[in-house]
Amino acid sequence: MNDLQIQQFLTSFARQEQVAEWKPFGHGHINDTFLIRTLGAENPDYILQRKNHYVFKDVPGMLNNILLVTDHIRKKLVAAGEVEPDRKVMNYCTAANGKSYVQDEAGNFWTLFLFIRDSHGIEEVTSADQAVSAGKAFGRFQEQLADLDSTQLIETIPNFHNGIFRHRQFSEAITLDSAGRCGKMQAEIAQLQGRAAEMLKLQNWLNTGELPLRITHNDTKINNILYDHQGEILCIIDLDTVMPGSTLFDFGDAIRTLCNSAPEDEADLDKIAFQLDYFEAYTRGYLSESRSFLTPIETGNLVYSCRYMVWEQAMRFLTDYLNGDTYYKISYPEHNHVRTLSQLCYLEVLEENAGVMEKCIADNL
Ligand code: ADP
Ligand code: GN1
Ligand code: MG
Repeated sequence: MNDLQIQQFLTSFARQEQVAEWKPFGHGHINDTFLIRTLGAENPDYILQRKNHYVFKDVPGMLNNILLVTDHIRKKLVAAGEVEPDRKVMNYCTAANGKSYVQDEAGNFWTLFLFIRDSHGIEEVTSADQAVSAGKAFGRFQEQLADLDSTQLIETIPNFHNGIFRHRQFSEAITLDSAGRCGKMQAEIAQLQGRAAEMLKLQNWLNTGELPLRITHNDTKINNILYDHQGEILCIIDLDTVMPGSTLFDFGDAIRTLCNSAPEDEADLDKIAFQLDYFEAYTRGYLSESRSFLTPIETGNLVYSCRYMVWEQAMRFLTDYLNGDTYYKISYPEHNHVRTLSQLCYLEVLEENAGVMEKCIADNL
């Protein structure tokens, strides 16, 4: 990527601004993200993102989801008198060709959206207040989308959080053993297999219709919320995985990162602990926005969903390790192995804390 190419991207999106500077941005494992600062204090800055079309097989369909969702939220914000809707919901730019993306000669899909000024994401929660706001933000996001027809959205990654499907992929990776790593991973494989029967329940409830299918975010890591300088929530970002799903995916995935005292790839397992105060705070914020629409099977399985999402994530990391690291970006050769061990350790910590977590949910319902 060079200066000229970046300027040309702005032009392809019918933007008149001149590039002042640009740099790679964010810590995602899937897409490539660049921040573009433009000349002129009054002009907007942008984020240019190359969507990973090996992971998202239908990028135009994914962008259609994002536009449906952002338009729906924007209309609600405007109707409620919000004075700065562009700071409260993501704003994708339309390209000069009328589409929401441009394609380069290599077939890559590039998108451009407004950079929300004076905003920042956080990699870890450092106060209970932040955890309450994060809970409110994801609860409100689900509530804002509760009346959008989910049949209009595609599955941007089919079976993304389908435990039965993920477990089958895992079993296939074990059978194939394409990287020859299975032999030394027997203990980790057994830990995941031992929990499979309990974990496959979630998808079975979705299949029978007992558990409602709604529109959910599906990647509720704490770094997918933007805060302003006062620490107030601005908006939810990283909408690539917004699609039909269960509220349990979003609750569990948020707790996966937010209540872990260490990062998801922490190598020193002694550093991994459950932060009950953040769990209480997140739950309080989340239920304040969502208790009006959640059904008993959803509220009754919030604690289970935390174990489910960590089990699923550990299995996805291990599947990728067994396949020879073809999905997640890695920073060093054993990264997916370390991620697996780290998630398995956190899963045990969650199991030890199940009782206090259930009490906390009951107290906040
Ligand atoms: P990924 O996680 O796939 O790398 P994201 O879409 O989450 O990509 O973006 C990466 C980072 O860029 C985010 O963590 C956030 O800090 C920042 N970011 C994303 N969208 C915006 C936006 N609209 N305004 C300001 N910053 C943003
Ligand atoms: C990926 O790249 P990022 O941070 O947005 C992954 C999530 C995982 C996460 C683990 C599309 O998210 O499902 O939970 O890594 N996204 C996709 O850090 O697979
Ligand atoms: Mg992200």
